[in-house]
Amino acid sequence: MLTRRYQRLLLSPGDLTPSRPDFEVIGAFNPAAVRHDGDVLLLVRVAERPAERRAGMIGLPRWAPGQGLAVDWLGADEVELTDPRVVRVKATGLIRLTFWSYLRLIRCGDGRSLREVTTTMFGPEHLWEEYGVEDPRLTRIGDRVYFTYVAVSRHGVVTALASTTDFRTFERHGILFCPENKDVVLFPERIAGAYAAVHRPVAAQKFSRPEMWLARSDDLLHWGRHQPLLGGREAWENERVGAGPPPILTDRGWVLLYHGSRPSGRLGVVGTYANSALLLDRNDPARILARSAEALISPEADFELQGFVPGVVFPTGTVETDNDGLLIYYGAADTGTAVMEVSKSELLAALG
Ligand code: MAN
Repeated sequence: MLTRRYQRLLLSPGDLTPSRPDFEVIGAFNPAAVRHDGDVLLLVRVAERPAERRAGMIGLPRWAPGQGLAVDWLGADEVELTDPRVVRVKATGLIRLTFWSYLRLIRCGDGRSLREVTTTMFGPEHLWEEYGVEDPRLTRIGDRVYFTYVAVSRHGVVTALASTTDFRTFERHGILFCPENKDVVLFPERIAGAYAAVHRPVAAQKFSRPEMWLARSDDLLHWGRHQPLLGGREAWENERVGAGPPPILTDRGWVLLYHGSRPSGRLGVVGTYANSALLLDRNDPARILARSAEALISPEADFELQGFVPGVVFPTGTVETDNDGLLIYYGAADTGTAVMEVSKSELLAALG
């Protein structure tokens, strides 16, 4: 386990006002992070559900083109609860989320505390984003800051790209990876002439372990030259793996933090999410130079062990500090946003 030199819960659902008075905020988590004009900025995923309770019914939110936020009220007997996040509609066999998500800009000053919850929002604008936009990862490339994000809709779970220079206006670049693919992180520079990304396709036919893949692109929009990177093989990562924050360049190569989950073994209970790291070749990140088979960060603090989805530590952003420090921003229990500071040399040493 990595030593946590510093740790703090930065943001809880109660710190935010809902986007509409008839909704309630249930999560402010999975933050992207970047240093910008001397401030640490986070793009936090905010999850909301209808505040109203109707006896024997469940309200499923959805963003509708030309209409905005809408709620589909279904009878409790028309759906099956899968886990706290998901229901299956019996008539269609299709799943829906019990909340919708959008992104909110948060200022953190030196990165260790909450400075301002801004009014800047990035929300659904297309049908393929109707159940929300989630889990951004920010990467500065040249003079723009890019972020990948997950978009969820009746068409499935995709990863799309947007960018900004000022964190006031955002340009959308469309879908990069079709269903089902999430946990996409961009490397901050061209490597051997091409941009590179780690992505996480989900296979319907289980020939493989859960895997992360690497892809290359000449323009950040068209991705090809796909290669498998790593399949989760240890017990703590045998259900899912996925990239955490964008890779960090060190003198030994790229360090990629990633999450893994194990099945809980209990129906309707999500398994524990822990994290480890890979060291990737600086000039060919498809080559793994070292890895830790053990989880390096696992749920420990109360706010990681308890919440909407208990037992989840989900890092999605980092900022480097002086004195060998790395601030890791993460979602805690799909409820709050927290930061921990670890030592970069301790992290590298853990990779062997
Ligand atoms: C999983 C979880 C949820 C997320 C959906 C869709 O169920 O990660 O938080 O909303 O996938 O991406």
